[in-house]
Amino acid sequence: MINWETIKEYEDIKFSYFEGIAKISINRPEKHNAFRPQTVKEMIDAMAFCREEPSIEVIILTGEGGKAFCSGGDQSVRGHGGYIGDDHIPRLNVLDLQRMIRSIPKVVIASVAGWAIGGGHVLHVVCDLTIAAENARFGQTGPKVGSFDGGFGASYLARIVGQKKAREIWYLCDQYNAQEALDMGLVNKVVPLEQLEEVTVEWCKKIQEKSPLAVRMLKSSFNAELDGQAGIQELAGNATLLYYLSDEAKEGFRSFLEKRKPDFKKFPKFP
Ligand code: S0N
Repeated sequence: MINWETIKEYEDIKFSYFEGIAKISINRPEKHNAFRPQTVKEMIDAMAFCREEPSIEVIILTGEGGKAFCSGGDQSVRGHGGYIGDDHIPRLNVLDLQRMIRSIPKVVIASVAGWAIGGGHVLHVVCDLTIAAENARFGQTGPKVGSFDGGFGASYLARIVGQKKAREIWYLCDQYNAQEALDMGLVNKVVPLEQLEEVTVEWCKKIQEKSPLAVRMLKSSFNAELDGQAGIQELAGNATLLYYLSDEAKEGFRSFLEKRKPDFKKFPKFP
């Protein structure tokens, strides 16, 4: 039994902490954890907290209730141009959340029990890793309900499962069980439902033992290949971070402050 401690109270999500692990859990089980703009806003807030908080090393994304990870956008609040919240403005703010999951320099693990459907399926796709319970079911519904995700939901999915399979998933809107998802490389591991949280935490612990900078560099390296200029910016930002830690970089700004010429000659040149 893992003793999760609440980090912050929200309306639509649970946000909790255990030994360096943050858990963001969609808490709308009566709707199979479909998200409305408020849900996504809260997830974005929690992700931003995870980014800034040094004690948080790994993040788990999941859903409450054991029957659904997330069933995508809440169709009951879908309006003209997006999903409508209390401010009456149509939004597709889940796209912002997708980018945050990809760019946060910490590993995000999707822990999937039950349905991961539509925009909920894309959420697990953009996570670094996915651990599925045996009851997990995966699929896209866009062309059935009048929507599509032509961003990560199409292109990154195709990188994971291949072009033919990704097109099948979107064009047919079929559902795939956990074993089928494992066979197509869509998830990393399948476990019995009652072991899902325990195994997810075990994977977090294994990652937490590794060099955080190495993991950070790897995440941005994997992203750079697909994410174009934004991906290269992330990787380059991490390279700059590492360079800032060096005596060579420090010589640059110190010489400026000391009003002298920088002496870069003393630093090693590598082949
Ligand atoms: C998941 C399904 C297959 C489960 O079927 P099951 O087990 O028969 O349960 P149900 O009785 O259908 O559901 C139980 C209760 O939950 C409600 N519910 C389920 N899903 C949703 C939902 N997405 N929105 C609102 N309510 C939902 C049911 O209504 C039911 O409640 P009661 O008992 O009160 O009737 C099945 O539930 C299913 O197919 N669900 C819908 C899946 C779906 O189509 N999701 C939306 C897909 N689209 C997106 O997610 C778009 C995401 C997005 O924002 C986006 C992002 C980027 C670019 C574009 C878009 C875009 O908008 O397209």
